[in-house]
Amino acid sequence: MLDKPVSRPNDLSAYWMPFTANRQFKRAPRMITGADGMHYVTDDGRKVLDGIAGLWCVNAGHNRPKIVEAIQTQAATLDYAPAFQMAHPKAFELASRLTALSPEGLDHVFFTNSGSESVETALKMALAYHRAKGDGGRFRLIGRERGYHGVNFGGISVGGIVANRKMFGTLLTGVDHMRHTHDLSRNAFTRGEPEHGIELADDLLRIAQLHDPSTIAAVIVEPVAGSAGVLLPPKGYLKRLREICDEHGILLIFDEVITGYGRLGTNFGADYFGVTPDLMTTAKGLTNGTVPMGAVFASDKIHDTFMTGPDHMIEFFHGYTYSAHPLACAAALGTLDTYADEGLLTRGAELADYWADAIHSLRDLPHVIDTRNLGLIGAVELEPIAGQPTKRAFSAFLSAYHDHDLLIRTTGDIIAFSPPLIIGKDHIDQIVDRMTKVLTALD
Ligand code: PXG
Repeated sequence: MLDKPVSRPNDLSAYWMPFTANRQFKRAPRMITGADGMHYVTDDGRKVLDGIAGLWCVNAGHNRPKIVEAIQTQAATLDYAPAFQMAHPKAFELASRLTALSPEGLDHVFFTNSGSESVETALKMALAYHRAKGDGGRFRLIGRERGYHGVNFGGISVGGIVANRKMFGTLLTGVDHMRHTHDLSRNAFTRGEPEHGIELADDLLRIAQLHDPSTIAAVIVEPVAGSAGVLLPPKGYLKRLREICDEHGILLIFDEVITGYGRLGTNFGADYFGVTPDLMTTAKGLTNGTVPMGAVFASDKIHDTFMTGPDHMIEFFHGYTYSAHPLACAAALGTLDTYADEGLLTRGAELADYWADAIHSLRDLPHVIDTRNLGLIGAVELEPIAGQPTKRAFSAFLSAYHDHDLLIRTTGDIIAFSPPLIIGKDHIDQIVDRMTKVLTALD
């Protein structure tokens, strides 16, 4: 048997894995070698149902032909074009396609390579916008407890996940945080948007009054917080944030890295909630997870404020070598075609009721202290094991993957579901069936 080929690399030490329990992983690797549609294929030949669209990004399902072909053709036609002072046609085509999908008024697109870079870009745009219009005293950025805005310094500064912040020094100055909106004492087991908590939006007013509103540049929130464990905005909360921002000249940034591109059954979360931000950060579903890419949408008001001064001058000193990379643009165009052909951006709305029933059918299983849903997002929150937070949910993750061929995602003691938007009712039933087995057997 010695010369039998093995697909598993025989030395796992060189790769320092991101957001991973490296030592645990390397003792018992979970290795994916292929994918198709709703499934991953593992190195031990199993088909694993993808309950989280990769990491909330493979919205059209895996290995979709139009996207594959677009990437292959592009790689053989134009591999790279300089991003500064030069361009290629697909960048403009993609920006126009995107602004046709985005909420009215968000008509300009700045390309990045990830959600984290989209966030940095939006924060810098907000600061530079106020300064460009002579209001440079607006330098404060407001985020929210339990917010996730990627891992770069701006993003972790406005972010509110303690573990992501505490090791990294002083972060950005001039940042404050609103309270988060998660309140199981009032909202546990709610179907859809929670009833209670609109008044938490007034925390922005409190912070604005503390610092004086004229010092605040922008507030950034996820319409639905994903990474911190699917925290839903109470009814009316986002509208109220918009009102407060308007009253005080504060820009509103929606971080739509998870909610963008159909996750809630609408193009963007802004459409779902009927609230239009001034800046909107996206990534993930933009290319169906195939080639790294992010896009920041900006209002005319913001964009046009930069377009002054001598016209040979650079207006915004920001950008990346790989902004609007040709392969990413091709992948995104193939993705948008796939979404359009199959009606995927609104499919979540058609399935939302069935999905909600499925998620809430798990409510009476052992250790479950909440089930919640919105669009094609679901979460099951577990009672933590005393003194060992995260352990129970991580055990559920391992059992789902190893014993029940189901990929889920956990954060803290919360299990998140965000399946590809091509999911069928049969797959939803499979998720329920497998999760029932996982939770029933959990210590
Ligand atoms: N903003 C939001 C709202 C996100 O959800 C980022 C920014 C950063 O994106 P990049 O592309 O830089 O990773 C994210 C990323 C999870 C999970 O399991 C969520 C994310 C990434 C990985 C895992 O919830 N969100």
